Amino acid sequence: MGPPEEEEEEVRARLARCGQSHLLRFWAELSPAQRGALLAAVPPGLGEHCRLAAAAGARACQGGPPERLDGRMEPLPARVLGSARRSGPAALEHWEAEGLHQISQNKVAVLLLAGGQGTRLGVSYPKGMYDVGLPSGKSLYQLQAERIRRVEQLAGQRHHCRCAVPWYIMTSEFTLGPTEEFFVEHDYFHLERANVVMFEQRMLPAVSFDGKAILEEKGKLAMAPDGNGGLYRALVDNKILEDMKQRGIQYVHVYCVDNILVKMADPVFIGFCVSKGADCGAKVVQKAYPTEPVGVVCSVDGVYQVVEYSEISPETAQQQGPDGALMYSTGNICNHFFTVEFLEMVAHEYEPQLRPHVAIKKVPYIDQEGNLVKPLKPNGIKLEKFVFDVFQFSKNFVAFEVVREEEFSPLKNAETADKDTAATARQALLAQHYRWALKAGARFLDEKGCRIPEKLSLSGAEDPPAVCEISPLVSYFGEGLEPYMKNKDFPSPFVLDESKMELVGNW
Ligand code: UD2
Repeated sequence: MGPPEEEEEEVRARLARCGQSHLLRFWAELSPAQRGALLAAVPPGLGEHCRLAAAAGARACQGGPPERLDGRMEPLPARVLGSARRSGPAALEHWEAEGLHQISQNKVAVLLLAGGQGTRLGVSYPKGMYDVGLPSGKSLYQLQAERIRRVEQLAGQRHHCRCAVPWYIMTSEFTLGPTEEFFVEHDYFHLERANVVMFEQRMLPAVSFDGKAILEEKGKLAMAPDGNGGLYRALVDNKILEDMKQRGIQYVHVYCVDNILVKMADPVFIGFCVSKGADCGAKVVQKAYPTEPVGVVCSVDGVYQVVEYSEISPETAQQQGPDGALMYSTGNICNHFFTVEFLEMVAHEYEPQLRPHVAIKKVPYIDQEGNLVKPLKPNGIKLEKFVFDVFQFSKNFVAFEVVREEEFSPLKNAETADKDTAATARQALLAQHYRWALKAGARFLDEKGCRIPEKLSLSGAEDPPAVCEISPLVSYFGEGLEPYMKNKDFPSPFVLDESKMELVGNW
């Protein structure tokens, strides 16, 4: 069935008014179903969107960041910056206890941003399904699911109750189908199905430099997800905040899909933010080098915000303080804390104020003769909102600095790159697990049965001398390993999973 004639006429006129009639160039060749789909895909406000995108694209192409923030940036003041690195065990235990308490009360949820296209990694399926080559073969999704199960267990054990950390997963048109299938295939990684809620963010048309929406097929607009800041509209579109309130959720840990070390519902981070009475918080790591592709959490004109790596000038990124350290060293790792109250306020009141960011991309298109062209140079503008752009609305913002080796190793690039690849992610996880095993008193033997010399100060960027993978179902942050590992010899490679732990009585 094609679209009713009146509707068609109305859309035709609307497209003509906003200079987008070219979208109907191949109308005569389309089937009724294709016509219907094309018309349905034309969003309200297309003309305005195209004008905005073209203007932003032109500014971006003239060089430099869209808006020079350099002179207005200030590093975060010490009073809003907590640190796992610089805090003593008593403070860390206090925050952890607070976080576990909130989790045990069923007040904490995690929310995964998984609508991105993973272009840099170059795979056609969602990044969370990626297997980085661990001995266990676990995907990023599986590691995350198991960390949720373990943290629920830790909170439950401490407070003698059963509790749940619901997992909200924001997907896009590209990632929803395959993500759902993957979860079904893996039986939701043994999480309760009702506690995994997938929802979809909106898509926006890609626009050419002369302000025209792009056709990627004769009857199909080139669309891209509206950025991870599309979260706030998606929360409303899909009634997610209502769902959270119904479950009694008060705190949400929002994170991005590709950090293999991500601590789901991290009790220390949650506890820190709750103890400070924060409505909004960000985890940061010290930047590894000035051009590292992470945003900088800072203040601009006295308002907290992230200046994204694509929008900071090289001079500012390299600026050093009197001690020689980077002045803007608080690297955003896309791990955020929000109260549900704050999310509600943002989603219902402030979202329209979020400024879109511009990305210039190569967008395959159909030329005037109807041939598909894969451009060699960027030809399209995509507008995206960023998840952290809501920090400006916070009444009590905090940042929490964590140790990179323990918490941040993102999978961004294909193997040919030298940073942020599957190899570096695998290395970071195995180095962490090796450190945990040594701390618990384990010793490792090579294939000839000879003791492998220990390497005590192991960074995340080198291969551990022995391979030991520890299931998140066994240990969340290195806890509980001694009964099984102390003064024992293990072969390398070794995978410690729950089946082995069941042999230990007091586990
Ligand atoms: C993100 C941060 C950057 C830094 C870095 C650390 C943003 C805007 N930037 O940069 O400051 O913290 O991560 O690794 O947060 N996504 C969606 N929908 C979209 C686009 C992206 O859900 O429309 C998700 C995506 O699936 C991923 C996350 O958002 O989980 C971050 O997206 P990215 O990998 O494109 O962000 P990146 O590395 O440029």
